[in-house]
This record gives sequence, structure tokens and C-alpha cells, in this order.
Amino acid sequence: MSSSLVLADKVPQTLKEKLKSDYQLYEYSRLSADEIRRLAAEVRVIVASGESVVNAEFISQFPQAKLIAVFGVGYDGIDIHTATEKGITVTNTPDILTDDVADLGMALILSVSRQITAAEKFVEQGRWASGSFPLASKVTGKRLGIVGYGRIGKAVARRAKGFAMPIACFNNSPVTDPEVTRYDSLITLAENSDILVVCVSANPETRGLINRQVLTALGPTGILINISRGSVTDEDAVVEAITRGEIGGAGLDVFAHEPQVPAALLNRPDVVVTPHIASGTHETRAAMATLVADNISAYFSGQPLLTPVISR
Ligand code: 8YV
Repeated sequence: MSSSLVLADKVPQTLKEKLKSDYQLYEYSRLSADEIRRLAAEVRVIVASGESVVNAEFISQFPQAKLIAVFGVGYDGIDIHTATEKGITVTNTPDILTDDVADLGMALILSVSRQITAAEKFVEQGRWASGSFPLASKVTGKRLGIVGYGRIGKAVARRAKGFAMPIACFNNSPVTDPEVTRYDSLITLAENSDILVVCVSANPETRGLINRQVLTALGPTGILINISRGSVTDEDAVVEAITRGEIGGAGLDVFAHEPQVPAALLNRPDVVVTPHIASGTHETRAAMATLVADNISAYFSGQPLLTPVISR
């Protein structure tokens, strides 16, 4: 059996080198149409990132593929239906990035509420000498609403408890933590939150979940934090809510059309934007790379895969 891999997207150089040393690795973006046709009989594994689009058309080019190994926990870009139909298993990198993503969630909560980036600009632009920086909004004790109480949502809750935040959530399955209130309605959650943090996984059901009504319910002092995927929010509605002052602020690590960020969200004291960096630490990216390589190695040696995606 051949041990050829096709790389659908960017992954860290260290992972690329490891895969190159162990297997025949082809980078999709460098392949000609002829080469893709020639590799059809050879490629067993598709390696993708959390942002990759591996749709039915892409998958159909590699009919011998049996594994799609995703470097990331989110696999919304992978056509799971087609993969399942074709007997392809999908693996992702859960758990090991949970802490980093939750840490960034807290960083955004603090940064937006305390206007850290605007305060830094204030100092850098030499404005301090002419007056004090405007007062910001307190974090400790604020009501936190968590949309999606999975691994990442729970990790955010653990951190928020250290800030004495009353915690509520919107989640499909029951929540056992007696300190966390679960609402059946996302609108009710938003109405009862000072800060709404989006941790839910992206899929067709959660597309556009954070819509105009939810933002209206969050209200003019409410803060929206998104560490999930841009597709979970109606980005136009977020832009409108921010520019009209219908919500109090936003901390956004993910966007609908990355790397494009709506201009209206830039250079505002009430908005902090980051370039999809939630799992972007040396430690976590190295652990993710190891897990991807281990899943691929398990596949080629006929061992059980470490982290197959389970429909959640
Ligand atoms: C990475 C991610 O940014 O895990 C995810 O779903 O979005 C990420 O951690 C991505 O996979 C790296 O390209």
C-alpha cells in the first residue's frame, strides 16, 4: 500500500517536515491538474487545517483516501457527510487546545471590558499627558453567558469562576454543574448576560446563531466574544449592532471571510480583533502537530485512530 499524503492547506513547518520524512507528502496548492489525476490512485490521507475547505469536489479527487487528519478541533470545512459516505474517517485535535482557546476568551473579555488595546494606543500616541483615559467596564462579578457548554465552554466557565462571574449557558445537553444555569432560549441567555461568549462548534445548525435578535437581547452594554467560528455569527448583524451602539463591545478572534475583517470593526475602542490565534501558542501547536502525526501513523499501522471525530 502506498503511503502518500496530500496536504490541503497550511500546517506548521515542523509537522510538514515530520510528514515529509515519514511519508510521500504532496502539497495540493503545488500540484498541476495532471499530477492530481496521477495521484488519485495513490493518496491515502488528506491533511487539513481547522480552516481548510475539504468539500465533496476535493474529496472526489482522491478516491483511495481513507483518512482526513485535521490540524484543529473545528472541522466545519470538512464535508463529513461525503467523507462518511466514502468510508473516510476524520480525525481532529480536541482537548489539547481547550486551555489556550479558553485563555484567549478570557483575554478578550478583559481586553474589551477594560479597553486594554485602546489604552495602549492612548499611551503610545502620547495622549496621556493631556488627560486621563476614559473609565472602562468592570469584569469581576459580571454575568457571563456561554453559548455551547462543551469542552471549551466549560474551560471558560472554570476561569470565569475566578472572576466571581455568575455563569449561565445555552447548550443542547443538560449541564450538571449546579453553579451554571442552563437556559432553553438563547435570547433569554443573552438578556441575562453582560458578556456573551461563543464557544459552540460550527456546523449547519449553528450557522448564523448569533443573529440580530440575540444581539438586541444582549443590549447596549453587553459584550460579545467569539472564539468559535465566524460562521456562527451573522457578521453583518454584528457590524450593525456595534456601529449603532446596540451592543457595548466585541472581542472577535474569528470572522466570516478570514483573513478579511470588516473595516467597520477596526480601530474602535470597543472592539478587539485578533487573527484567529486562539490555539496559537508554541506548546499547543506542537501538541496538535504530534497528535496529527500520531493519528496518521496509527492509520498506516492499522492501529485504532486516537481522536476520530464523533458527531457531536
Ligand atoms: C487553528 C482552529 O487555528 O482548532 C481549530 O478549530 O481553528 C485552530 O486551532 C487551525 O486549525 C490552524 O490552522
